[in-house]
Amino acid sequence: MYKTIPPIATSQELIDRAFARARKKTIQDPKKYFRKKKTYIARTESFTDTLSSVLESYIKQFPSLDQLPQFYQELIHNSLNLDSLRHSLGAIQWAKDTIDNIATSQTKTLRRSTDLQFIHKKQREIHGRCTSIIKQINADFQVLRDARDFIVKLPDIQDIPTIVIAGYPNVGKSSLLSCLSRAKPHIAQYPFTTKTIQVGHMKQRTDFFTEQFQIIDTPGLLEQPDEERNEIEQVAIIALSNLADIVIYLLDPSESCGYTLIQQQQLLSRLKQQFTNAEFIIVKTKNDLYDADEQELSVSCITNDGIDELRSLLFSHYPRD
Ligand SMILES: Nc1nc2c(ncn2[C@@H]2O[C@H](COP(=O)(O)OP(=O)(O)OP(=O)(O)O)[C@@H](O)[C@H]2O)c(=O)[nH]1
Ligand SMILES: [Mg+2]
Repeated sequence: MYKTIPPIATSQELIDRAFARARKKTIQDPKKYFRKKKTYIARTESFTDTLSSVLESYIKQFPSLDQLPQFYQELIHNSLNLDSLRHSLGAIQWAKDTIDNIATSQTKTLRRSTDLQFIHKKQREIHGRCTSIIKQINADFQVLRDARDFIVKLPDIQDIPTIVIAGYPNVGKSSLLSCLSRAKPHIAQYPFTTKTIQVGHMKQRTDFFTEQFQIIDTPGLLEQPDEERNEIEQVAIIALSNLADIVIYLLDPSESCGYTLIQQQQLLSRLKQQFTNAEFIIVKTKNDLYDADEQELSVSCITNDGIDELRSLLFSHYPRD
């Protein structure tokens, strides 16, 4: 997802790159004076051009956040400080414009002069001014780098029928994703193992088509209003509100997750009221740990009991026209 944003350099890396490129420039001329003058000018232009074009590529290739799908916008908004990102993009634009102005006005001065010593002095002055501008925006590069690292790791979400697995922490949501799909999410014995969205797929071939669900595993949710939810819980809310056609609400009747069945059912009522557009399918899990009622749908991700039945039930809800 948006993996084309270029890696963002530090100020020092960018300055080194611009000097290294400039040093490679040599203009040939039979006359020593012209050779020197033209080389000074070419190197100065190469130096400012490198800085300017790199800054421009950062600004242009950064995705315009308000054009991203709503789901990504909300995820980004949840984790990044957008005001500071906008401010840093503005600072980088300012640096580019200032370097462009220096380049235009100062190279004219270099061309007009016939004094090689003056040209050399001017060149060093231009290097000094541009270097100090680039150093001034080092913190802005860091803001962009953090944002880029977050954006390139965003999950690839497709526009296909989607099941979101939700429930209390530690009830076995990631285990269920790994039972239903080939995804290999991190599974562990403690709550809040899952901190971001994890995606898997589930396919069924019919006579004419392949029906495919996207299955989304989410971080655990506690029974509380959205205003009190932390950044990790908000990720689950964002997935439920933007992606879910079907919600598998996972209950752990064994309570080995560390939360009571009553707490889990209270959260279910809250989510059903909040996400009225999605269809809720309630699944009891960890049936290897308690005596499950034969009549009810229950599964175990340890023994795989009930998984095929759950898969069939889900496909019976596949949206078909
Ligand atoms: N006995 C038994 N243990 C299970 C089953 N499913 C999951 N577990 C265990 O429950 C613990 C939590 O499993 P996860 O899949 O990480 O739970 P989660 O809901 O994704 O947890 P968070 O990401 O922290 O919200 C792990 O120790 C799993 O091995 C099951 O069907 N039976
Ligand atoms: Mg998990």
